Amino acid sequence: MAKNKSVIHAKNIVIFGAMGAGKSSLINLIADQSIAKTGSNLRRCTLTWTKYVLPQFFDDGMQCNIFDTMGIENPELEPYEYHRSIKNASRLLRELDACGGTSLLVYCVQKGRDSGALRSNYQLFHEVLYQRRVPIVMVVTGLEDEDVMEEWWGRNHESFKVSQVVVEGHVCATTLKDEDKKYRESMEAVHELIRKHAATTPVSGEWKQEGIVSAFTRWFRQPDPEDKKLQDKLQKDLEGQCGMKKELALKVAKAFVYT
Ligand SMILES: Nc1nc2c(ncn2[C@@H]2O[C@H](COP(=O)(O)OP(=O)(O)OP(=O)(O)O)[C@@H](O)[C@H]2O)c(=O)[nH]1
Ligand SMILES: [Mg+2]
Repeated sequence: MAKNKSVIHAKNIVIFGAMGAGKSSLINLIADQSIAKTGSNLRRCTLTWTKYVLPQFFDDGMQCNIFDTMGIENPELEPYEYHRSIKNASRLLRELDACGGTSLLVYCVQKGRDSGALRSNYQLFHEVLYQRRVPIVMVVTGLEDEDVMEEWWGRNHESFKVSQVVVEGHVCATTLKDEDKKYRESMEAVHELIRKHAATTPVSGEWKQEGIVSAFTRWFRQPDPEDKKLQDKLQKDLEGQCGMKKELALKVAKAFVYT
């Protein structure tokens, strides 16, 4: 029987991971063209995101919308960042729902980078925002120097388990185009990963705004007005009584109150 390609709906895929992990490069690898801007910037992450509508590159006509997100480096956000993050996350989930729901979470991790936020980004997307209801896979980037990229997983996957980061599938990859053979291999493996793991029935967040707010409140260290008062007082004392410079006093007071 002939397949009617027009009835196949798009899969919505959310890419997340630490700043500079290679998320945008991964999107370019998936699309095999430069559609997402790469290169690290130093903006603080408040869950801003960009949607890319990809062409039908799968044989079965499957089309993907990829959502490039900015993760959280450190859950201790300033109050304005905290509000902005909640707003951005709820806009993201609403947009995903409007496009038919989420099919797959892709956790992008770069080889050899400090994994301080490894667990927290996983928690935020997989456990808090999606309540473990969406399939999750991992793509490790930066593996062009490995003779056999997949062997990296054998040597390193235990550290993910230790951090309680569990995924249903993975690909060891490079997004560098000048590594022609490995680039092609990576692209095919990531396509296969998406095809294999993207949920047939997308999950729509029956999320209400309060749901997101309360989930965030539990997850983030909530800004406490008392902490802020204490920080301000300490900063003043350090400046006044100890003659410390303003910037340094602020740093010390912050470190003292928030650690
Ligand atoms: N060697 C190597 N470098 C990579 C690879 N993937 C990405 N990079 C580099 O890592 C840097 C960050 O890549 P991006 O794709 O911008 O990372 P990102 O996660 O989108 O960054 P933000 O959006 O700032 O969070 C860039 O300089 C990329 O060229 C890879 O597979 N190998
Ligand atoms: Mg990016």
